[in-house]
Amino acid sequence: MAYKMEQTMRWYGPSDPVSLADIRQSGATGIVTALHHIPNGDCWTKEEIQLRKKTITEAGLTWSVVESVPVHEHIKTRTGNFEQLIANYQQTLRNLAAEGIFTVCYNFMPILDWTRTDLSKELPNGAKALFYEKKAVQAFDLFILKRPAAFEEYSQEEIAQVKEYFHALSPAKHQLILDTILKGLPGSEIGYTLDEFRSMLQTYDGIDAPKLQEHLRLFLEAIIPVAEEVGVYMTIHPDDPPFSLYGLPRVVSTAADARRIIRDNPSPHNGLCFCTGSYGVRPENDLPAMISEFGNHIHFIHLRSTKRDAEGNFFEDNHLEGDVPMAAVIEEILKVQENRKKSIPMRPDHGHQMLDDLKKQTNPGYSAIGRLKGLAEIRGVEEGLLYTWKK
Ligand code: DNO
Repeated sequence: MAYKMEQTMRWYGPSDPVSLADIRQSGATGIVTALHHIPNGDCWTKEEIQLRKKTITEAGLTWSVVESVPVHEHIKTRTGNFEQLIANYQQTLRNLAAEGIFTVCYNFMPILDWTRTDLSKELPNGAKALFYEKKAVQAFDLFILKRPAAFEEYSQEEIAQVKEYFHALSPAKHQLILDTILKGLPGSEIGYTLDEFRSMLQTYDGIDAPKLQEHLRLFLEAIIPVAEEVGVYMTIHPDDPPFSLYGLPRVVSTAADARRIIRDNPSPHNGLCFCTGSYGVRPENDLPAMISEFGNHIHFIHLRSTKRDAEGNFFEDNHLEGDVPMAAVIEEILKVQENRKKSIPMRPDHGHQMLDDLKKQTNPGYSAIGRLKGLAEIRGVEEGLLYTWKK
């Protein structure tokens, strides 16, 4: 018996321009969604969960994964009412389990969720992709945010180059960088003004990577026993991009990070969301080897590919191109599934804005056609691998 990955798609809820009916046509059977309207930190009630589940079920689909139950900043910094917030989180897990939803994704990135600097970078073929430009982030850090410590962290040569880049920016590009970084991308629950962002940064004074690791460990120490009790599998999403930004610590970026998280709390309920596009930005992250090593803890998979350049920029490439060895990744996943005798939910992560979607307003990265293309290609690789296994 060969296990195929469970095909899922992310849906942002009733206001998503990509409907459940659209998703159903893609061939995906599972939905990945969250109750984005509930303020970060509040408990998700059974009624709200039931309502969302009903909408999904009536469309002929299954609510497979929650992405995400967001972790409040006070939990990450262990300040304010963090104990109450952890209790709310535990209750949310109980309520989800009571409704038969057993896979939960979350992240532990301080302040910002995923970060890009351009959400519609035109590719040579006319489609548009998400792009991360290192100099744009550095220019924001040094000359817009004016973070004092940044001037010590970068080399003099870097500062001079970024200065030149910054002064050559058109007002429109300046605004684009500002908005793109501060407003937050779909799924990041919060956007900031520049001043708000500055004061948020101060809440991390004195919190370095070892301290944030400890906060994550303590969060899991409180959450995982509840997850075990009610049968929920927690999956931590890696940092995107997988390195520090604005002097903030990031602690889920490498194989060593994943190893530490599992070593500190080896319960199978303490799992990973294996996002190839996030881990894949660091060349030393050997993705197939990581899947093989952490296989028993991988309960959710995001498949996409990024392409790095020598300057430290990256863009989101076609799912089967770029730096992620997608066929090798899928082969390792199939082996893990075979060992565990089960399918793991997978979603094609992001996609190019292309064809008719170029005329539509969609959530950046989450237009229908680009993701459909990604899903179809991934499905093809999986089918081909299973065919050669059978022979
Ligand atoms: C971006 C997403 C992230 C992810 C969160 C998980 O497309 O992968 O926003 O949902 O980091 O908590």
